[in-house]
Amino acid sequence: MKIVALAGGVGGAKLAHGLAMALPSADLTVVVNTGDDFTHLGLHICPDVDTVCYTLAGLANPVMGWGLAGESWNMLDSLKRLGGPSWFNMGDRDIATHLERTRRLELGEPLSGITRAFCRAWGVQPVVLPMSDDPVATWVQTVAGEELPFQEYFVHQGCEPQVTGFRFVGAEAARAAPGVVEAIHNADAIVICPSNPWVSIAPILSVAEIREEIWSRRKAGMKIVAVSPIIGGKALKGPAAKMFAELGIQPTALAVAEKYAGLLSGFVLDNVDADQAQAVRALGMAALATDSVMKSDDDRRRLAEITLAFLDVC
Ligand code: FO1
Repeated sequence: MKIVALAGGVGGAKLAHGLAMALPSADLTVVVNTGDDFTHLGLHICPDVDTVCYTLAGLANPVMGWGLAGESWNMLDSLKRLGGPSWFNMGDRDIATHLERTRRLELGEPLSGITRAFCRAWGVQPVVLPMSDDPVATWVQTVAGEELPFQEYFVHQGCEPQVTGFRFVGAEAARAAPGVVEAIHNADAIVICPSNPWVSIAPILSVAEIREEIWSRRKAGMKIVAVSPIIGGKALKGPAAKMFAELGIQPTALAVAEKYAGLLSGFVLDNVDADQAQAVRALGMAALATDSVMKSDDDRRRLAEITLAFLDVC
């Protein structure tokens, strides 16, 4: 069964890893959010692409979920001493990724080609595609009337500002990266990973060619299942629940299903939210309650297998 997974952030990377363990490599394509990307210290940084690739390669920092395991922080310590901007924690090994990506981009290589080369080097089997080779930058609008670049909001200001909305700058002109539309067209199903709907999945859907191909395949009967990133009213990691609340929406698994309503054939929520399954079904999609917390690789694989089996009944 050919699967396209849409992913961003740590939760998304974990389920993508589970799908990579549950499927033959040739049957999985992961389309990754690039709205978090930014230039920092002169380096082009792609946090969600790196988080997915590091996780699929088994190289990710197991505690943080992002960055590399076994890191040293000598560059950052020296930068701090010089009074440089040390708020974005790049480890010494992680910096090689940013240096080499920036070098290749400056030579004119597309992000998708660089990602393919890096996946080969890291031994990542499934195809990992950035959503676009064109710049699409998530800006966060706040109650203070500001617009913050994503990493400024997420890391530098620790997701503190109250959000009122988001803009994906560049989305109108952005083309889907090579291979993305084809993978969606040839897929038997799409899995929307437990990523932040507002700033990980929405940027992917903001690319018209991707959104249109997904809707067209959905109308032709392709199944689309999402796994809830909200469990018991909270996000396991990141600001998804806080964003729902600040946008005036009670942060529940049901609210996530409602945000994707129309697109989904099925929705996987956690056992703690099983009481919402009926309301999710009333939205016109199948609903499955299961243990959706991924603490181990086995949990990741199990949730992926349950999600894939659910595709057969939704
Ligand atoms: N997230 C943080 O909360 N603090 C950091 O210092 C940080 C550094 C970092 C470095 C490389 C990288 O690939 C990701 C990094 N992240 C960090 C995560 C990043 O902010 C992602 O955008 C989030 O995971 C949301 O997708």
